[in-house]
Amino acid sequence: MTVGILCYASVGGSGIIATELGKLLAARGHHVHVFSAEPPVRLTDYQAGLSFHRVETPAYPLFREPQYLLSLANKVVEVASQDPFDLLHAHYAIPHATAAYLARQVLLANPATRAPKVVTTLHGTDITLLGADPSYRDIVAFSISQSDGITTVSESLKADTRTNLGITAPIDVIPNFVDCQFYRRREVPGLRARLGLDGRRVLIHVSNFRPVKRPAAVIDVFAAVRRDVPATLLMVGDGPELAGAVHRARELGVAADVQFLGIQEQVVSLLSLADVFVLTSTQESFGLAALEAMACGVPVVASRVGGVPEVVQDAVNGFLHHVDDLAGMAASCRRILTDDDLRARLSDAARRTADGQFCDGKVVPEYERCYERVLAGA
Ligand code: GMT
Repeated sequence: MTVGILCYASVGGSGIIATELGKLLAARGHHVHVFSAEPPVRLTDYQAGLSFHRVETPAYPLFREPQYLLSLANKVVEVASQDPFDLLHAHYAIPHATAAYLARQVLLANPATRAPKVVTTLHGTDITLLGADPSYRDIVAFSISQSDGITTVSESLKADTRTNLGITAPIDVIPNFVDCQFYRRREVPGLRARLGLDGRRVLIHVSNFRPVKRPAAVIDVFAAVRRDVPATLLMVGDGPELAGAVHRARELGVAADVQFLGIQEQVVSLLSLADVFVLTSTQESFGLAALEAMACGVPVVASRVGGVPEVVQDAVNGFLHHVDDLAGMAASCRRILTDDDLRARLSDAARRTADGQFCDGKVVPEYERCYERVLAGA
């Protein structure tokens, strides 16, 4: 199949899944074109069958803002004239579902070109935060319902899509995935010592530090743990809440034991040092960062929100708590860090969960089957 993938390139789960899917589809013999404003973070090496198209948004004095939606749809139409698409796959509804719809309408109107089918994958905040906002709602709901196939990354997000946007069309739940060969525990010799972690337990948090992730709450959890356990917290990522998290660490007197490592493209070496992954989000349709940690054998302590319980099973591969129960999260971290048997049991279960349900080899064929159904008009 010739597939066009429309996605955000910035650090974020939807862009990561879109890019990894593109690479794996190309490896399975499909022709894949990835469209984004900049090269996606995980698209680094040349790969046969995979090309990247940068969406330029030329400035003009009359425009107060870049015209990304128009440029993206136009770019898709332009590329389609060279390599006609069987299918466009929009990741994150705003505005990718709309751009895919628009591009398809343009191609449909031209008898010399083939009109592609459209699949939209909903990732989370496109539905739970932005999609329901009256500023976007009607167009987002329309664009999604015009797609030939709709997928969500969890059952929870499917329910939110029905409730928030009133979408009644069939929705397939296709969970997020990891490359299980790549995401596995493998400690880089000497790294633990270089980070000053010898003899210490290690907590880790990885995110884009947006308000929904509540990184300052991760610091609160850590400060409570740190009172009893010699431990270090690795904070990986960057975003608008970083300054608040740094401030909170100073305020609680734990700054010396928190390392803010900024954006790291490869987190396996860091996850491989960790004993527990902390996720205090107020909303999380899936929690890809938690899954990446679990694949590296790191148990997760998280808020019981959205699709997180579909990934993290309480007392099996981590612990779940009410979003406001930071003391409970700290108590669970303390248990994991101080009970070697429990930690080993949860760690094995975390890896088994990733292996059993969320490996690329299992999930990517689900997308292929979805494409085939859509192309067959089923
Ligand atoms: O978490 C974010 O704010 C980024 C966002 C994205 O689209 O990049 O993440 C959402 O999609 C990820 C991939 O499907 C999910 O793993 C995240 O849970 C989801 N984030 C939220 O629902 C807050």
